[in-house]
Amino acid sequence: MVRVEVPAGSGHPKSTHPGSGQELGRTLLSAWCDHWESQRDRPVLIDGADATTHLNGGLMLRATAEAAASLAAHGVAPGDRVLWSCGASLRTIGGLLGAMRLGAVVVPVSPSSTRSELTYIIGDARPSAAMVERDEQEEWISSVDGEVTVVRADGRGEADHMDAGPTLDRALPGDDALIVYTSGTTGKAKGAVHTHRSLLAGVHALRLAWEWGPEDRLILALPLFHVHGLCAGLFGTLTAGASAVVFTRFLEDQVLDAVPGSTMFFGVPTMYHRLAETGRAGELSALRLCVSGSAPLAADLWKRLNDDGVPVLERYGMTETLLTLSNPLIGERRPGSVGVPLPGVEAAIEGTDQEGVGELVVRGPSVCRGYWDRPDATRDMFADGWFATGDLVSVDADGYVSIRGRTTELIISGGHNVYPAEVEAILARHPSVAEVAVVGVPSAEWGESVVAFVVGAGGDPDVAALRALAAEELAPFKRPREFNVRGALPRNAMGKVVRRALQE
Ligand code: MLC
Ligand code: AMP
Repeated sequence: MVRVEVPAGSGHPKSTHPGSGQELGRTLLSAWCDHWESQRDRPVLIDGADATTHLNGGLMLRATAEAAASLAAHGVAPGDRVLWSCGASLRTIGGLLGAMRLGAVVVPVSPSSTRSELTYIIGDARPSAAMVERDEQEEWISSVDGEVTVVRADGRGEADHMDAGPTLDRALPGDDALIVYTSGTTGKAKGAVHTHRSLLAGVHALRLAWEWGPEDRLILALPLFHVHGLCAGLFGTLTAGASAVVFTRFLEDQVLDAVPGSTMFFGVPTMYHRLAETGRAGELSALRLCVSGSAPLAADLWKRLNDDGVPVLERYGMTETLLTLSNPLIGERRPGSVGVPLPGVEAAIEGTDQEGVGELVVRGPSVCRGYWDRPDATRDMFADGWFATGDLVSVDADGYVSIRGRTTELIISGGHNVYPAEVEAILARHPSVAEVAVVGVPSAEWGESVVAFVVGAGGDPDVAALRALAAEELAPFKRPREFNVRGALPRNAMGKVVRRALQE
């Protein structure tokens, strides 16, 4: 297939390739620990709800070492998977980082995962321990697999009983560090496996492109079970030797109140929409950098914020690749475009049509090593080291890339991916349903909202029962907001449901 290269990122610093020079001798963990050692008294993570509470470098070293010791006392060994199903807080982050310092492989999942979602991931990832916050999750996990040790979310509590803590920070660059689950068209989630090396490469590219340094303070109100909040937000902060104000939930007034003293904010478009609605968005102009990603930032929202003095920088990424394209820090930030390749990233377009639109493929050191336990899927998706993103893009003459569509059905609501096939498979199980199609309909706030079209089996479908089924089986962001009853679904000559007709 013809592959058209996207020109290497003009506008980003070119000289330093991620993984080159000084960085080669460092691992992700040594970068973090060196910063904490040299900043023992300086705040690293600040509690967004109570700014007087923080972890300085000394406390980061201690909290993470204690969490690692606790996990080791529970029998967790390097290479073991540790499920982490928590909201973002100083406590829970200590547990997550402690697991990484022990050499365990962290599997982050939404704290609002349902029983069946957790059951699937436990069966696939086979963790030896789980860190949770909700009592019901503890019960579910124990009933699904009694071998999984469930520990407190901060991972602490056992260290006092130990004579000596475990050996820390021994993970090598090629060792697995993180498995992040991401759904596919089949609706079965696959775990993208990132190594310490791919995570370091991912954050190093952002440090260079966005000139992220120790003086920066990030307002971090993203969930930490996606790569946006975890790998860009948290790991970026720690690797740059910077600091972050951490919020468990995104509340627009709290985020705006954290602007004084901060320098950066990362958000999904739904967050920017809500910030703009407060009438206070202009306060963000005191930050040196506001970044949007994970879903398309509407050009009119970009303009509204820009008119308020907030020139949002849009970038693009994926669970499998981390962040790969970005508008430049210095130079034109083009509305409707996700920018140019980040340092170290190669991007190309395959199978272009007469308008120059084709599938984006990317290659580089931040791309994950493959899917957990899925050699076939890994082979399909990573041909010659090029990862097929499934996003249809075009490129301007000066190298700026724009997302034009998807090769597969995908709804992005509030920055969360929702795969129609997963939702359809669950609703179709109900006896009152003959056929079902799930589509995304445009929403100014959410980007897209999940809507179901249902054909009854021998009578009307039982919508109340379908809502209850969705609530039982699907995390909140995947549940249909509306159910529309139809006599039949629109189909094309091939018998395929015409989703566009339903969206109109
Ligand atoms: C969800 N809700 C909706 C809805 N979607 N209601 C109407 N229409 C919709 N489309 C409901 C939920 O079911 C829930 O209901 C309530 O709203 C809260 O859901 P939520 O999604 O948690 O929303 P909220 O708490 O309001 O927070 C909004 C948000 C959040 C934007 C802060 O969705 C969020 O943090 N999104 C970020 C996702 C993210 O990090 N993506 C990165 C992916 S990584 P109820 O009844 O339960 O209250 C990636 C790679 C990359 O993509 O490039 O970054
Ligand atoms: P995920 O699989 O959750 O990592 O989501 C990755 C997907 O989010 C990409 O394949 C894109 O479809 C989408 N995405 C990420 N950033 C952007 C962006 N800036 N604009 C449009 N879509 C985006």
